[in-house]
Amino acid sequence: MASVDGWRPVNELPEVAFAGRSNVGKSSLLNRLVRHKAMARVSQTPGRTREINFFRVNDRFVLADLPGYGYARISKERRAQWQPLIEGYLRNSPALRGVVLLMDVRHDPTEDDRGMLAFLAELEAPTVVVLTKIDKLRAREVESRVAEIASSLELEHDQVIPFSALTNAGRDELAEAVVALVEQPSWRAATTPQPAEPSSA
Ligand SMILES: Nc1nc2c(ncn2[C@@H]2O[C@H](COP(=O)(O)OP(=O)(O)OP(=O)(O)O)[C@@H](O)[C@H]2O)c(=O)[nH]1
Ligand SMILES: [Mg+2]
Repeated sequence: MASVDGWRPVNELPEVAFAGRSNVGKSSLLNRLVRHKAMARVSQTPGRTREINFFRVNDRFVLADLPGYGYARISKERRAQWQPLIEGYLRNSPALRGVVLLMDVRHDPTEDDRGMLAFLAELEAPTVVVLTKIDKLRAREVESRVAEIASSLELEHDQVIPFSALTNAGRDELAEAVVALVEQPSWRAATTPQPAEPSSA
């Protein structure tokens, strides 16, 4: 899906979206999650993914790889092009069950990260935060860093999953969290009228 009013695949399966800054490791994490080396394209050049890519997994659910936001070297114009795409998608996807928001464990959350978290809170979308690239820290630093970031975002420690695509640490916990999102009914059902289910007759 390349633009907010553009084509997107028809999908009635539960969908979970993966968001985060450019280069944070979204595509690498998706590949670990589904145990494929190259399902999602991992880029050497940050900001390469410009569209939303959808992956149907075992005909059970769909994972959406969102374009990265907030990379410093990306021009304001391009950012202005992507923000409506990401926000429009999050607002208007009836099958969406939740969002996994990735942040680099080494960096403090940026304004863009906080903006995204606030936007998801406003939508009331179930959100899981994953802290990526924990292999870049010493093992004994990880715990305190996770606690620090969780508290700065006003999240409970257990709402945050430490992860490494290099070592696969955190993969099973992430998979459990994604399955939990997939298996719950849409949070939107309670607040907004949903399109009628197609009749099975
Ligand atoms: N050490 C380490 N490197 C990682 C990890 N995850 C991703 N990387 C590296 O970080 C770079 C970006 O990874 P991607 O998975 O393409 O990141 P992305 O968020 O999909 O990037 P965009 O699509 O540009 O938004 C690549 O060079 C990856 O190899 C990790 O857990 N540990
Ligand atoms: Mg990517």
